[in-house]
Parts: sequence; structure tokens; C-alpha cells
Amino acid sequence: MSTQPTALLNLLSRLGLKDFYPNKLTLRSLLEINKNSLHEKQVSSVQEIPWYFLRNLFKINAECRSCTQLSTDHYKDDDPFDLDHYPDDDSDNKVNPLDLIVALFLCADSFLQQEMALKMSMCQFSVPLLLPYGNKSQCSLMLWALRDIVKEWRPHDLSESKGFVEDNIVQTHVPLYSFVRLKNCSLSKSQLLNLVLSRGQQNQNIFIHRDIEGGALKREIADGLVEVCWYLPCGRENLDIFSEPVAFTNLRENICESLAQFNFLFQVSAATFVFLDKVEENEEKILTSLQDVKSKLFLVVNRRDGSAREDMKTVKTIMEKLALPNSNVTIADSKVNKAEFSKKLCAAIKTSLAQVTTTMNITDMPAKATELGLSVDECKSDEEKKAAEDIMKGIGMRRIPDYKKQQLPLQGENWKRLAQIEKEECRMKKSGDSGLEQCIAKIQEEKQGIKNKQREYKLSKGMESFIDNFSAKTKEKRDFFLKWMKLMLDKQSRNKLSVLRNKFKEECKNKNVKLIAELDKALLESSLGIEHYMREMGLIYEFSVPSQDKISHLPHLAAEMLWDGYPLELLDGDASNISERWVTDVLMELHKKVGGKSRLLVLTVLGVQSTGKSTLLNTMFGVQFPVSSGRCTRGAFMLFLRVGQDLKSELNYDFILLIDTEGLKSPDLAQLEDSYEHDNQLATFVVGLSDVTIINVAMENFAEMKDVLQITVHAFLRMKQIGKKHICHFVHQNVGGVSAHSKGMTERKHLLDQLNEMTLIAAEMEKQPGIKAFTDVLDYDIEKNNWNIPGLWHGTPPMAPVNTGYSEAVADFKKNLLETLKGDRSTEPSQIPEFLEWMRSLWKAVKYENFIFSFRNTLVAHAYDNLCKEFNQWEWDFRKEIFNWQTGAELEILNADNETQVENWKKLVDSKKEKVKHKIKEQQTLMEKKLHDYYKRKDRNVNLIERYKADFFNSITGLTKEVQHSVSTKLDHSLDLKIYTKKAEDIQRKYRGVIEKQVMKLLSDCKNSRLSDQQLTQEFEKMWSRATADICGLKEEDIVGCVMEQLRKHFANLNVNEELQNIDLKEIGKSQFKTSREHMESMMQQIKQFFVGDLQSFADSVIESCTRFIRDKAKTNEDYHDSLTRDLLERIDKSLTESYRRHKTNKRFEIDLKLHICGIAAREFLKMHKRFLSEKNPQNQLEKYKAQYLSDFLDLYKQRDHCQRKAADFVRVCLKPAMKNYINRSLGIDIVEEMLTSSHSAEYSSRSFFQYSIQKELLQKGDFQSFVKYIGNYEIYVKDWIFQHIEQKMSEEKTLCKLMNKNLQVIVKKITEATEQASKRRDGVLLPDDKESITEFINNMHKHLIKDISISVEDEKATLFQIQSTCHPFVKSLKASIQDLKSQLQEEFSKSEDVTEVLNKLPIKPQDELFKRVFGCGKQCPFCKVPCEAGGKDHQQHHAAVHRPEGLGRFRNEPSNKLVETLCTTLVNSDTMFRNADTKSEWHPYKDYTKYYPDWQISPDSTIEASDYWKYVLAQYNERFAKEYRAEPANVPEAWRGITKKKALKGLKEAFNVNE
Ligand SMILES: Nc1nc2c(ncn2[C@@H]2O[C@H](COP(=O)(O)OP(=O)(O)O)[C@@H](O)[C@H]2O)c(=O)[nH]1
Ligand SMILES: [Mg+2]
Ligand SMILES: [Zn+2]
Ligand SMILES: [Zn+2]
Repeated sequence: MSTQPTALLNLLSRLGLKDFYPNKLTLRSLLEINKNSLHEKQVSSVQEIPWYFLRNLFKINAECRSCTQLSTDHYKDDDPFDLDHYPDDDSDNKVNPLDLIVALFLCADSFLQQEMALKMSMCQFSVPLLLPYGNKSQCSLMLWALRDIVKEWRPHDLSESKGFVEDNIVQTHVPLYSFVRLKNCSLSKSQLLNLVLSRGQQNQNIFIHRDIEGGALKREIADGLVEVCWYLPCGRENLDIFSEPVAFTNLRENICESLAQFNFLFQVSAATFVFLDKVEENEEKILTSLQDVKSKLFLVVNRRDGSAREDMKTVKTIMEKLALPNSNVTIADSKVNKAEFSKKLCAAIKTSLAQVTTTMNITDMPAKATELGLSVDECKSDEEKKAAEDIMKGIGMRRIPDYKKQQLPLQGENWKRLAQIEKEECRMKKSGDSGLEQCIAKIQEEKQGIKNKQREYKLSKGMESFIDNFSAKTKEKRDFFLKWMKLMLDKQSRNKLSVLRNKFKEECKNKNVKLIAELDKALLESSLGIEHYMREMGLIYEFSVPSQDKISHLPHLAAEMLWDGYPLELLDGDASNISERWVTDVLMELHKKVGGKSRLLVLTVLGVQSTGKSTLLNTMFGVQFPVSSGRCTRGAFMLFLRVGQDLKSELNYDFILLIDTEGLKSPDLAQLEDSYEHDNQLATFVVGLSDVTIINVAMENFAEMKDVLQITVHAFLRMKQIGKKHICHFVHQNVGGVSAHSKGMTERKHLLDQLNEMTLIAAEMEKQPGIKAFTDVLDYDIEKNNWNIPGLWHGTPPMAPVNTGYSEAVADFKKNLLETLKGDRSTEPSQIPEFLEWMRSLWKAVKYENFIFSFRNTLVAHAYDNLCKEFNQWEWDFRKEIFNWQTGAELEILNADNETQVENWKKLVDSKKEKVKHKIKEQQTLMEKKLHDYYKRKDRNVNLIERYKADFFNSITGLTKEVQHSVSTKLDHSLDLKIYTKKAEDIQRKYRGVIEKQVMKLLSDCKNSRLSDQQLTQEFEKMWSRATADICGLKEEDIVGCVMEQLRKHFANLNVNEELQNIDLKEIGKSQFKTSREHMESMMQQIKQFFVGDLQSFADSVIESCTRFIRDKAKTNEDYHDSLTRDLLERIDKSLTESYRRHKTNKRFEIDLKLHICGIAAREFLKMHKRFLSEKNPQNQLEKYKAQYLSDFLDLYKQRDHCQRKAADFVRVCLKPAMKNYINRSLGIDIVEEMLTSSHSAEYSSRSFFQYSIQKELLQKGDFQSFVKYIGNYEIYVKDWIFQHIEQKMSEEKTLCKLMNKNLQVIVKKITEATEQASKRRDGVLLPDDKESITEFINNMHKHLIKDISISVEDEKATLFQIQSTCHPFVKSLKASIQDLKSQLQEEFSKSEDVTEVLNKLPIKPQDELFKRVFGCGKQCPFCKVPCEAGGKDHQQHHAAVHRPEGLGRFRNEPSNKLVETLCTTLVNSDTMFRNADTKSEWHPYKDYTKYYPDWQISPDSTIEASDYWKYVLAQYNERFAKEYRAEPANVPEAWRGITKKKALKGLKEAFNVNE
């Protein structure tokens, strides 16, 4: 660094730029969104000045140069008259703006230099042509830095035609006029030049001059700087100063000090104007050494009053020496003012201009510069330039369309065709002769063919070279290469397209639609830009075989580019297609690069073509979206802006993703037919992706604007349906002036009216009658969401600078936008992976024109599934809570005091019912709260499932009702049981008394005779027979009659008494139920065969499922209860609604079916009742004690100590059943819990995962009959499946035994504790050791265990009959017996293999609970019978992930009777019709299926693979299904036969979003 001049280093360190020198400041670093983007504070230190300037420059704020000084506030303490303290040197705090600019150019890297120059020239500032680096004589020609500046102008010869020229200014041949000065010069050239150039415009400070803020400060490093600016005509004679473009340069510092610069300038200029007061000797030397002075040298002399004479003499001398004519000298004096003088000067220039013959453009200057010892900035990138040139050479003279076909073939016809086919596939418009699925298969084939073709293209030379250079070693090299490519391609396009474009303009005037379309096509085909190469590169990757070495690194590089702020194509608007894989991989690379932290805010701008959208984004964010008046690209580009560290947490985003759209409603193209569809897709897609949409409203072309608005309103509405939140701003361009806002009020109102109108139309189309106004769709505030932005230019282009008002309005808008986002925390922002998911889904939706977002969208599906899982858990918690309470209540009822009246028990039950109502209400509230809270969560994408919220709330209500009903029946049962038990016990007690008396009598009778055991037993037997001879049992009830009675009540309002007369239920339903024509409404016969067989199988399945229900109930040890019949009938009714709908069955069918089923029920229930009676029968009960009484008799007779036996009897007879009961009571819940937490838990976590598991197993089993059963008898299949599953799980590792043992431990512990407690009085003193205490002890035990077990009083009395022992030994024996029982039970449990038996006897059946959990509403698709997978039970719409070929649901074609192979999801998207009983056999379009099935949501299937499973099944078992269904086999498309089991499984996984 020692060679660096100190002045430069001093300044750089003062400005805080030292670290960036040289060329280390990058463009990227300025793109960050940080606190400074929100608040532009006043600069408070010199170090802030460069950043402040740059930021303002990037906002193209034309005032940016005048805020380069610290605000004067800093000196306010200084008294200007306080001479002692006058700040002697405050230059440390000041900086000359020229120095600042030079310093920044020295620090900026090549790309930032270009951008700075571009923005400066937009502000109409001069830009550096020769940049000194510290040492005046060392400087560099800034060709590269100026390369990017493109200007438009209208030379006078084009005035007529309104044509214009657009060119890279450095490549244009323009006469160059240089302005230099001698040492003695009192005139300001800069000021004079400004005056010359800004005539007709307001005073423009193109050049910085001494009267500008800071302009008078001493320059530290800017001496030797040469700036350049261009004068460009607008084509209007009275405004234009010159009729052709002219370039002006301005050398800072006198020519002696910057001789190299001067010599260079003189040689390249058409003329050089030297400003002077007088000529010094050395200056004379320099001037006299010049060539061609007569035509090229002009003197501008200021004659000063004081020393005029002498000075003029030196001028005279030099004029003579150079032989300059008088016309080459312009003289100013104090009599002429500056304005007048500037006119003089202007005239001189004009005169000279007329004589100019040869001109030079800047690109030709490097040779001269090098010759004169100046350096050129461009040589850094010679290699890349060469590479780009080589590619350009490849184009050569070829026609662009030909070149593209050859070198960029992947984006050609094939790619477009692919997009088109996909759309055809989605819309299913034409079907032809073959079936829809055949069509789809054919389309698939064609698609595959095209993909293969795309894959087979060999890498073209052009692309090979492009990719090689793109993969350059360093980032800088790649950037240079891309920039060179861009520059060259743009240049070429300008040349080649201008003709076409002019023709196009012409035809647009003529409104010749056909020609316009042709020209449009030609324009598209002929344009070739860097984006085409990038697109091709993406496509090469898109179609490549994964991990192909040569290109696998491309996403990484592209991600790097995105990271650096380059735009990347998101949607190819030419083909209307997306390279999904490419975009995905690139963005995922970026996601990786930022360590998975990629929260995105997506901001999109929409509006009519060429209304300044890109300009707006560029001004807002300092980015570089291509801007041009005549672009003909279409599509959407994305650009990532990083959010600075200081704002990340506040803003809650890591990136702002900008999407710029191109080609929307170009006014010229609007006349073309297909442009509407194209626009629609583009707009819907980008609106769907974005969080914030800016709609650029340019009222000049409101007609086009209206179309754009209509499309976007539609898109907003659809997004609202999906649940995506949205912010929308309207930007009104070209609205300036202070009164704009209030005047704009009418306009804004008008806009809102329009929006409302459009909303209504869109809402009608989307069948959303609830939406009436735009504000129903979006949060929209007429004040807050409308922004007025003045016109871009201040004056008449091309010489107009950017309007400061524009820049500030845009900055203000941006600030507000970011501020409001800061406040909004309602949802967790998505990251790149979710963004990509959205992208794919949206694109599909766009293609399908279907926005009822199906569950094929994984984000929605996941969000929904997550909620379902939680919901299931809450539901189970709810049920469990009530179950636990219920078992307690049942026990309490059973343990109620036997002495009180039935009335009291009834009161008890009623109070329990009342209590449980509260309890249930409590649980309901709790569950509702959980749901509410869930919907408040931010991390679960809940907004996407907002529209299901009501369903889940309804489900809670439904659940509450169901639980309420079940508990209250259960309690009624308990009461009945109690009454029954009591009755039985009463009888029992009576006879027990008799028996006991008899035993005692026998004992005293036999006392005196010595009898053997055998004799004693005989005596006892005799006595027993006598005593129990006349026990009357409980009366058997007329169960059949009860069932019949219920049935009658059920039919009460049907008036069917006649049919029910002479019916013997007992005899009904013994043989198979036969459906007949009489069961259907007569018209069904017209569509005969269509459903025949179907009704029979339907009836069969209803009967089977009801029989199942009956048997399940009958298996328990309970008694018959009328509610059983009621529940059964309700069940049948539910199935009947289905059969009414599907089969149009009649009353006859209902009666026959119910009678049939009730017949079965009557017999089963009767058996159940009998079993119950026999168990409760007093005689049987007493018989149970017989052995015991005998033992008692014998022991008493022999006066044996029977304490131990008595204790054992007590444990066996009283405690064992109670304990078993205890164990079983909670076992059901335990099993469910076990199933839900074990390795199988996932299967029951949600309905859809359950479906997945079950179908997966079916596939693996590969058993045809199982498929038939699963499809036809879904409910039973599921029940069996679950039951088997539980059985299997419970048998594994003795799980059931373990669970039972666990409960056993608990109850044994409780009983042991109870014995402990019971053997003491309340005061803790042991009971006395006497006989009487035993009763007290037993009573105590009762009390302690009343909540856990119930011991029958009769059992207890019988076992303790005539106990002779005292209390203590009894308790001791009892304890021992309990331990024995424990081991005995353990043994029993571990030996018992019959899980089924155990399960059947449980009061709470785990299989039923699990079934409830996964079965849901149990509805099946009206077409293909796929079961509904929606969460909860009471949802408005049923849905399923994948539908099946309809033939599997018995649908067949008329009249061929062939099974239908088409999927409902295909059909609902086609133009096909269907008819069935529901449509009264009228044909009805599938598309409008909701008319008949409003409760089904069948979305078109967007992934072909997802339905592979069922296609496979049909293809595999086609013939067998046909036979089974008595139909002909379906026309299975050939392609389906190629689906393998593995593929089917893969499809299944995709269908259910499972990654196993
Ligand atoms: N007169 C005028 N021209 C503008 C304004 N905004 C942009 N332009 C020019 O219009 C042309 C097209 O702008 P661009 O941003 O590419 O429009 P886009 O197609 O909507 O992205 C460019 O030449 C801009 O300089 C404006 O407010 N007023
Ligand atoms: Mg644009
Ligand atoms: Zn279906
Ligand atoms: Zn459902």
C-alpha cells in the first residue's frame, strides 16, 4: 500500500471506506433489507455519508448529492462571531461530493460501478469517464462502468415517424465535446455546461459545481477526474438544444496538472473548449504542441476588469501562434451575464457540430487510452469477454429462431407441447372413442415420450460453452461472463428486433389481429437474451438423469446467484411451464446455504405490461429487474433479498422474495385470443404464491387494467378459500401534486366499486354466495392500501432526471409496507420447502382450474392430519374421563344400600345423570378450548384448514351427544341390574334362612348320635333337597315380545300394523334375506341390471353388520334392555338413508329388512336373557353354597377349627369375582391406551393413516376375497381387522396378561390395605379378638372398598355362616388367602390363551373404541365407494385422498355391462355424464356432481401415481371382480397392466403422504 498516495488513504479512512479499497464493495451488500431501509436517519458522522449517499442513489433520488454534508445542527453551539473559537479546521467533517463519488467508485467492484453509473445517469448526473486513483496523472478509462447505460432518444429525422433510437450509450457514435481549463480561470465550466444543457428543463445540475452544497470545498482526490454526460434530443424542435446526441466531458483540474487526461481528451474529442483568464508559459507550450487545432480547439476567455489588458495579451499571442481564427474564441466579460454567455457558448458548439465529420464511440477509446498511458477498467475481464464473443460468433448471421432451435432446443416445441398436454390431461376436454383412462394413459405415454426426447438431446455447442463458463472457477469470473453475455445479447436484440417491433407497432394501429399474432410469435421467437440461456440450462437439468456429474452442481451455482441478488426465472411464460425440479433444487440449495433458515415474505407486483412495474421494484429495493420499453419476454422472475441481522427478529423473515411479472396484458397482445388464459394462469399463480401483492394501476389504460383486476380478484378469492392470508396494495402511478390525494379519493372510490363488482362476479363463479364485497375477500382500507406515486420523470425524457417525488413516494411506500409487516404476527411465515410445496400445488391447481384445494396438497394434508391426530387424542381423553366416571357410578349404584327403596335408587341414578351432564359439559368446553387454542397456533399452518374449523366444532357437539346418550343408557342398565339383583337376592335370602335353620336343626338332631362323614353327608343331602325343593326362580321375560313392542313403536307413524300382525319374530330371519323388485320403486326397473345384485349385496352387508352388533351385545354378561333394540333400529335407519338414495328402495324393503334383523335379534337377545337369568337364578346361586354349607355342617359337628377354610371361602366366593370384575372394568381402557402407545400407534393416529395401513396390508396379502370384503363390507372388514389386530397385539409377549396383572396388583394392594384398616377401629385401636368383631371387620372392609368393588351381601352372609373363629386368626387367614388368590389369578392369567374370550366380556370394548376412532362418519364415495377420511364425525363434506376405478364400486357401463375403469377423480373433471337412481336416471354431468352429492368433495387427481394402487388392483383382479359382481371385465388401459406391486405401494404412500 506504500505506493498509495496519502491523500487518498486519508480520505478513505475518514469516510470509513478503507476496508473496501480497492473494489471490495459489492452490489449485494447494498441489497440487504435492514433498519436503514425503514428509517432514513440524518447522517451524524462522516462515516455515514457514503452509505447515505449510496442508499439514496439506489432509490434514484436525484437529491442524493446534496445530502453529503453533516447537518448544520452540529455547529449550532458555535457562535459565528466568536472569533476565538471559530472552528479553525472543520474540513474533517466535510467532504466534497466529487471526492465522495471518486472514493466510492474506487471502492466499488466492477458490478457496483456499473450500477452506480446507471443510477447516476438516470438522475441525469455526469458520470466518470476517466477516474483518477489518487495520483492525478494515473487514471483509468471507465468503459466497463458505463457499459450498462442504455438511453433512448429521438433524433429529428425520426420525429415524423415517432420512432426512437435505443442504444448502449458507450457504443453510439456521438460527437464528443471536452471542456478543460487553464490554471488561471475564473469561470465555472461546470456551471456554464449545466446552463447550456438544461435549457428547456429546469436548472439541472448535471455537473457538480462550486455553488452546490460542499462543491466549494477543496477537492482531495477528485482532481484529474473527467466526467461525461450526454445530451439527447426528444425530437421536438422547440425543446431540443441539439438535434442529435452530443457527449460532453469535463476535466477537473487544469491541463498542466492532468496532462495525460487532457491529451487523451483532445485526441478523442470533436472539439475541446479551453476555459481561461490568461495563458501561462507552460500552458502555451502544451497548446502549441496540439494538432488540428483550427477545427478542434476553442478558447473561452473571461476578460476580467482588473488585469484585462495583460491577460488578453497572452491570449492574443497564443491565437497567433496557433493561427486560431476569431471564431474559435468566445469572450466573456462582466457585461454579459451567465445565461447570455451560455447562449453564446451554445451557438459556438452548434457551429462546430455542423462541421464534425468523424465521431468516435467510447468503446473505441481503449486503444487511444493505452497509447497515452492510461489504463482501461475493462481489461480485467478480457477472458470472459472473449468467451461471450465466441458464443455470439456461434450465432453469427443465423436467424435467431433457427439458432434457438438448434442450440437451445429444450425450450422449443417439445417443452411447449408438454405444457399443453398436461393441461389437456387436466381438463379432459376431448375423449374421443376410447375411454377416459385410456386417454389419460395415452397422454401419459406421449408425455413420457417427450420427456425422453428432451433427455436425449445432446448438449449443444453454445450451451456447452455457456455452462462451462457459468461453472467458472470464481464467482467474479462467472459474473463477468454473464454480464458480457447480457450486454452482447441485448445489443444484438436491439439491432435485430427493432425492425420487427416497429412493424408490430404499425400493425397494432391497424388492428390486424392475424398479423399481430404472427408478429408476436416472430418477436417471441426472435428474442434471445441471457434468460433464454439460463432457461435452457435449467431445462437441461430438469430433464437430466439425477446426479449427472456434469450438471449436478448447477443448482448450487444458481443458488449462489440468487444469494447475490440475481433474478431467476420462476415461470416460463412463453411455454407456460415451470421447470419444477430445477427450481426446487436451486431453492433447496439456497435453503441449505442459509442453514435451513429461510422464512420468506413473498412480494409480487402485477399490472399491465410496460407500466413501470420493474422500475418500481428496482427503485424500491435497489434491485435489477430488466427494464425496457420493448421487452417481449413473458413469465415471472424471482429475486431474493436478504433481511439484515438487525431486522430479522423484528420482521420475522429471513428473505424477501420479489416476484416480477412480465407480459401481463400487454395492450397490444390483449387482442389475441389466448392471451386471457395465459394471463389468468400467470396472475393466479403468482398471487397464490405471494403474501403481498402490489397492483400497479396506471389509469391511462384502464380497460386492460380491468382485466388484470378481474383476474387478481378471482385469484384473491381462491386464496381466501384455501385460507391463505393476503395483503394487497394498489399503486397509482403518475399521480403527483399536493392535491393528488384528495382528488384521488374519487378515483379510489371508483376503483373500490369496480373491485366490488368484480368480487361479485368471481364469487358467483366460485359458488361463494357469502362473499359480497371486496372487503369480504381481503382486508382492504381505501386509505391505507392505495398509494399515489408521481410520474417517474421530472420533465421531458430523455433529458429529464428522475422525479424526486417519485423516489420519495416509493421510499415512503416501502417503509410503510415493511412497517405493517413488522406488526403482523398472525401466521408463521413459510420457509423455502413450504414455498416450493405451494408452488407445485398452485401450479397444478392452475392447470386444473380447480382451487378447492384438495388434500393432495401436502401442506394442507399435513395440517389437517395433524389436527385430526390431536383431535382424536382429545376425543379419547374425553371418553376416557367419562368412562372412568361411569364405572365408578355404576359401582356406586350396585353398592347402593339394599335396604332402601327402589325409589331411592332411581333418585340416585337421576342425580348421577345430572352430574354426568355437567361433567360432559365440562369436557365439551375443555375440548372446545383445545380446538380454539389449536387454531391460534402459529406453527401448524392452521390458516390452511380454517374452513374445517366448524366441522370440528360440530364433531365435538356430536361427540357430546353420543357420550351423553351412551352414559345415560349405561346408568339405566345399572339401575335395572340393581333391581334385578335385589329381587334375586331377596329370594335367595329367604331360602338361605330356611337352609341355615335346617342346617342348625340337623346339627342338633345329629349331635347325640355318632355318625360317620358319609352318613352325615347323606343326612345333609336329604335336608338340602327338602329345603330347596320349592324355590321359585325369577320369571323369564318375554324378550321376543319386547323386541316386537319396540319395533311397533318404531313403526308407529308408518301405519304398518297390518304387516306386523301375525308375525312371529322368533321364526323370522332364519334363512337368507332376499331382495326383490318389490323392494324398489318401480322406475328402478327401467334401469334394470344397473344395480341388480347391488341391492342384494347391500342388504347382505347391512344384515351382517347388524348381526355383528347383536352378537357383540349378546356376548356380554348383561341382561336384555330395550335400548338395545332401539339402538339396533337406529342403526338400520342409518344404512337405509343410503339405500334410499342409492337404490330407491321403498317402505316394503324397510319393513322386510327390519323384521328380518329383529328376528335375529329377538332370538339372540332371548338367549342372552336366559343366560343372565340362569346366572342370577336364586336356586343356582344357593347351589353354589351347597358344598360350603356341607363343610360348615361337618366342621360344626366335629367342632373343627374352620377359620382358615372360612377365610378361603370368603376370598373365593366374595372377593375373587369382585376382583375380576375390577380388573376387567378398566381393562378395556388399558388396552386402548396400550394400542395407542405401542408400535401400532401410528395406525390409529388418524383416519388417513389407518386407511394407509389397512390398504398396505391388503396389497401385501394379495388375497382377492379380502379386497372384495374391504370394498363391499368396509365396516365389517375394519372391525375384524381391528379385532385381529388387538388380539395379535395382546397375545404378543403376553401383553394382555401383563395388563391384567397390573390391575391385579392395584386391587390386591387396595384390598390388603382395606384389611389392614378394617381390623382397627376408627381410633386406631385393634378390634377385640372375638367372634362379633368379624362382622365389624367385614363391614369396615365394605366401607373401605365401596368405590372399588362390590361384594354381594348374600355371598358374604352365606360364607360367614356360623363362623366360630375369633377375629384375629380370621384376619390372618384372610390375608394369607388373598395372597394365595393373587398367585392363583396370576397363574390363571398367564395360562389363559383365549384373548378373544376376555375381549368379548369386557364392559368397555377396546375394539369398539378403536373403531370409533378410525371409522369416522363411515360414508363411502357415491361412485367408487372409497370411505371418507375426514376428521371428526360431523363434517360438512366427506373426502378421501384417492378414489378408485368406479367398477370396483360395482359401477358398470350401459349397455355393455362392463365394469367402469375410470376413476371418479377423472370423471368429475371430464365432460362425461352419469345417471343413477339419484338422478332419477337422467343423465347428469359429472362435473356438476355436487348437485346430487353436495356432501362429497371429489377433487380432480393431479398426481397420476397416487391412484396406482387401485389401478393395480383392478388390473390384477379384473376378471375376478367381473365374476364377483356379475359383470363384464373393465377395459383396463394397457399401461395399468405395467403397474407393479412395488409401484402400487409407492402410489399408496404418495396418496397418503407417508414416507415410511
Ligand atoms: N413516463 C413514464 N415512464 C415510466 C414510468 N415508469 C416507468 N417508465 C418507463 O416505462 C418503461 C417500462 O418500464 P418497466 O419498469 O420495464 O415496465 P414493466 O413492463 O411494467 O416492468 C421504461 O422505459 C421506464 O423507464 C413513469 O412513471 N412514467
Ligand atoms: Mg418488467
Ligand atoms: Zn370416488
Ligand atoms: Zn365423512
